[in-house]
Amino acid sequence: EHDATTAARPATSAVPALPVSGDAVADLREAIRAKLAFAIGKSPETARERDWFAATALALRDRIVAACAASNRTVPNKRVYYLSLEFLIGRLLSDAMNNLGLVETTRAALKDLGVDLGTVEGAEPDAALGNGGLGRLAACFMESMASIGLPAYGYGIRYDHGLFRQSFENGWQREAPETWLAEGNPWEFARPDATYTIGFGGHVTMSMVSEGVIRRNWQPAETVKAVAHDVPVVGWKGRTVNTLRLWKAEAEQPVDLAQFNGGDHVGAVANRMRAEAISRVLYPSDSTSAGQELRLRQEYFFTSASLQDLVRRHVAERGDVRSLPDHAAIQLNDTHPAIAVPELMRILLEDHGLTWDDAWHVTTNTLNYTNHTLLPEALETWPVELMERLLPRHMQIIYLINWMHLEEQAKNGRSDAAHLASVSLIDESHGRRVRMGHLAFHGSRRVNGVSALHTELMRKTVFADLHALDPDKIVNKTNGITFRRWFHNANPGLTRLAVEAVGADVLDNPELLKGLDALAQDASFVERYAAVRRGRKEALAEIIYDRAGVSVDPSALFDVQIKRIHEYKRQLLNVIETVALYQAIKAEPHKDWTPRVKIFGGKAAPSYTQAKLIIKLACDVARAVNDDPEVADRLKVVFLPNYSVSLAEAIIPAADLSEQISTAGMEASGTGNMKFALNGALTVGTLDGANIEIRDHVGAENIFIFGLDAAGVQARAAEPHYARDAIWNSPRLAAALDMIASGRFSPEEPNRFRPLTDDLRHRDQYLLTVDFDDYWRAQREIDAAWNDPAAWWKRAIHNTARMAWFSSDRSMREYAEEIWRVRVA
Ligand code: B1H
Repeated sequence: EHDATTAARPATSAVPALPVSGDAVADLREAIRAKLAFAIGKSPETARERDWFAATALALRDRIVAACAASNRTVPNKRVYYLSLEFLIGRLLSDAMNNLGLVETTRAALKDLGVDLGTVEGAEPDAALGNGGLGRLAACFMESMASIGLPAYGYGIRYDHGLFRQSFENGWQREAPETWLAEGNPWEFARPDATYTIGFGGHVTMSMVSEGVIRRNWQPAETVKAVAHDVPVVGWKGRTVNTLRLWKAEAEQPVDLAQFNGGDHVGAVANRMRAEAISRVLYPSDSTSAGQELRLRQEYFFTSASLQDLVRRHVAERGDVRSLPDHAAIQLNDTHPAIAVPELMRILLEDHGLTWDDAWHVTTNTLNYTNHTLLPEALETWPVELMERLLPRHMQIIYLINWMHLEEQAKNGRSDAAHLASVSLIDESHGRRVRMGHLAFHGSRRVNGVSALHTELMRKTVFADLHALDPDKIVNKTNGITFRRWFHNANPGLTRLAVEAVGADVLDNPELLKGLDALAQDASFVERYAAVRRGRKEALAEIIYDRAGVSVDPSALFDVQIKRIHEYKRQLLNVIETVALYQAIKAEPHKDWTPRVKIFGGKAAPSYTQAKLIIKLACDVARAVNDDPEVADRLKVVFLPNYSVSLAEAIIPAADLSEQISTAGMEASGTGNMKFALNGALTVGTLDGANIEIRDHVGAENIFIFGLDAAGVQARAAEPHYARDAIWNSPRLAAALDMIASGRFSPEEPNRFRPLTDDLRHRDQYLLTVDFDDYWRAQREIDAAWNDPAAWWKRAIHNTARMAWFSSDRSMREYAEEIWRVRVA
């Protein structure tokens, strides 16, 4: 059963009532009918929703392929290759229809067939090939590159099982495998002709090619096949169609016949299972390195296949591999594909016979690296022993790169041990481990952070010494979001309003949203803006009732925190503020409290005990608060299960308040923050990641900022007993913590939440206690602001009007110009 989230979407397109030609409708209707009959093998009478979805997707795919043939007629001068272990795509049907300008045509065609478009959209499973922001960013970038006409390939893994499905059992998170491919994927093309061999293990041979020249060759002990599966990515107005190429792992030998004939039927396929395990499951951790052998296999598998593919294409088109940097720019999405540095060197040295210097020149002028986090637990390092066993040739190459790198230091008079230890690609302090961040940094032409603050912190902290060696290497590229998905498709009502107000060109050029600023004073515009919002809140209220069994009043303030559950993101701060508010309401039940609905959504990594306990606390607090008649409708708390891209599309347009409350310096950027502000939610946030740039754009009077900034956090964290002092100085915080610790929310297990409260009292690594009082102050200021609707809507409209810069089209243009050096039309 898939989530019928889109059933709640308004049945209108953002594109202003374009005349839908009868011919176009009839053509598409017949195309869908034919797909249903001949590709799916169903009749309209026996077709299920899922069959109609597949038939519709296949009919639209034909149109995309036609546009694709047009955009591939000439070889582009330079292509971008985006290597990412994650692409959190979500559903593709509404994206495809909207970008082809076929929303209303499709709706009418299906209506002729007696089928509702919203229902068909709801039958598409989410492609959840990612964990959170990093994977969703890759998906937004793919869509934007196609929309601005940048020739690009995305490269990743075609996981059989994407991010796990989350359910709650008495408020505890339970994980189940997700099966998005169970009924096939109508968007993809299997390309068995694009298959590469990927090696693992074995040894390295040496041969003398001429006097004193030794050639090394890797002889892997084990090989696996990587088979391409292509998903077309169609850009805005069908202008460009790019390809997302996902690799599936297959065994060279599907079955060992000798073993089978000997009676060992399971053993006969063991090798196949081992090979296919590589593309079986997405690792479900966000912001922590898994550190397991299978993960390293995944990383090398998709990196090697992608590099072999793009080098082959380049040589076929241009003849000489040495010109690769002129015609290809490779972007490494975090360190997950960092093995590209020695792998590209290996390909150039072994397969193309380049000298070391030439190979190094090509490598370091083609690769670029994006860093997404400075959290120590997320920085990947691999034990040298594991690398030597799995990738012996790569380990040799890494040693050589490192040796030359450290020699260079000595030449420049920097041979002090502390400096060498800090810039070395090998960390010798925790056993010997390869630092993948250092490797990616050293092997790249440009390295970027994802917000102004994060880039500045890269220069000052983790990469400070490497940065000093090459001060122009680190650049900032603030993240963005695709407006087609997060505005046009997720919020067609608001988009239509914008089109009516400032003209249809706003769909092509979001800068025109600025025109809404002047309308923030216009009573009739404000009324229509609020009406759109009201509709979306009613729809979300229905989803909340269906999925969480809680009835909420759509006129209450919808206060939303949706994102992965992580201590640094401080969902716990939000829950504790909820408890303090509950206590305040109980203490003064007759005061006119501003009605609020606290909405949470997000998954915890299955092994992240503390995060799972935070979910349980939120659910237990929700139960107590929602059941308390004295609180009535003034406070409701909901945790929506199985947060996903399509659920986000339903929640964000209905949010009044966006919670972006990470400890300053810890959230590299955030991108949910941008989606909310664009759709008119006000932000309560810390001076962290892109929140700072959002404030700069929307204006300080249109955002609620609280808490310590990054420098303040650093200073306070160095003080002893900061948590004890903060709790001592805040009776409100102390009372909320006491209530949680007392077992008030878990009478059946009074000590259940002691791991959370004890941690706050004794450690509080994320300075939640320190920021609590200012967070409370900001929240009460928000209560007051909500009670002046005219002023509130004015602020909301200013948010929508001023967010154009956060379009991922802008991000992609900046990458194109300053990192990839490729011209965009
Ligand atoms: C982000 C990750 C991440 N940063 C390790 N780092 C992973 C790290 O599976 N792993 O091992 C998976 C993901 N994800 C996020 O990237 C940042 O936390 C956000 O602040 C940022 O907006 C997003 C996109 O840049």
